[in-house]
Amino acid sequence: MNRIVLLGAPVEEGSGRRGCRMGPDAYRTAGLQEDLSGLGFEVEDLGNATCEPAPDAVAPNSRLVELERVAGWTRALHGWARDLGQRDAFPIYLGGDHSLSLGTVTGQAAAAEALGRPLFVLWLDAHSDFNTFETTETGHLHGVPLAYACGLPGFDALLGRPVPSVVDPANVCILGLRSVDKAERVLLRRSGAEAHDMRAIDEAGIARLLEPFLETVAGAGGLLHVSLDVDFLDPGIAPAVGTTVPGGATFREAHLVMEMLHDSRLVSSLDLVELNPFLDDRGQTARLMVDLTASLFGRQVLDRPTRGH
Ligand code: EXY
Ligand code: MN
Ligand code: MN
Ligand code: MN
Repeated sequence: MNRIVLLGAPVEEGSGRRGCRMGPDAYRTAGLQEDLSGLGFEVEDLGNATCEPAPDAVAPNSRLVELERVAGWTRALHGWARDLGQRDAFPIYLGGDHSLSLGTVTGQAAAAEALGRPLFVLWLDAHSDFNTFETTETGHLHGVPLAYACGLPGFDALLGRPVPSVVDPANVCILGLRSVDKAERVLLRRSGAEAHDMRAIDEAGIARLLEPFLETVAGAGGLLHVSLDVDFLDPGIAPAVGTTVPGGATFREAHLVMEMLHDSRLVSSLDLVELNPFLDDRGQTARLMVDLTASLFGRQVLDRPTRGH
């Protein structure tokens, strides 16, 4: 696939703080389109999606406004992803906080269904984002997307309609965990999703954890959606995120994941989430995320035979 489409998703209502709405333009300023074009891809920037709040939404208080806005973003981004996922182009969703994945992951799942292929998800994050409305301790909806994308009950109430296509949790692999809430941990274990914390990465090495998952995706003829949260990375190299947790992935661990994903030829869509440019000096974090995306699209130091699965 030689075409890439960029779609901004300036969502910040899920994070409980302001700033992620500036994420899409920070990637543009950091040269994402130019870097990917420089690798020989045809890159189209579709601009930003807009939120579609329910027509009859009358939110009596700010908390409900936030919920309504996240539901409106989900409706919009689900529609975009369901459409883009069936085109002959690779969509990159420029966040925006991680609640945007409620729309992108379910939309990509709907597209995969239409193509008759299973969707797999690689979730690169310090957090499992596996809370529900019942278990969340903060009420911030960037802490729930993976639970609801995996079909846990309750999200239809917010959306006001059945949750569109979901992902089988057995097709999910989470890497980079350093902060999982108590009740969330129970839901995560029950779901059967594969989850590796930083200790597992320290002990086994990130390649040894990623490789078997990629073989499973390939064996199933699956499509792979990658959701990269800035806080997967160590805060020392990626400070522009509102939910930093010490002890994250190193520069090389993160690039190795992207290089292995490139070689696998399995990735079909990407979220870049939680960048908050307000928390960084001089765009260091945005630049790193752009560099990691370039590694996903094949920028490497030496030629090597592709290991397509
Ligand atoms: N588990 C905490 C919560 O539910 O609020 C923290 C979630 C952070 C979510 C960021 C996007 O990864
Ligand atoms: Mn939060
Ligand atoms: Mn996240
Ligand atoms: Mn996170």
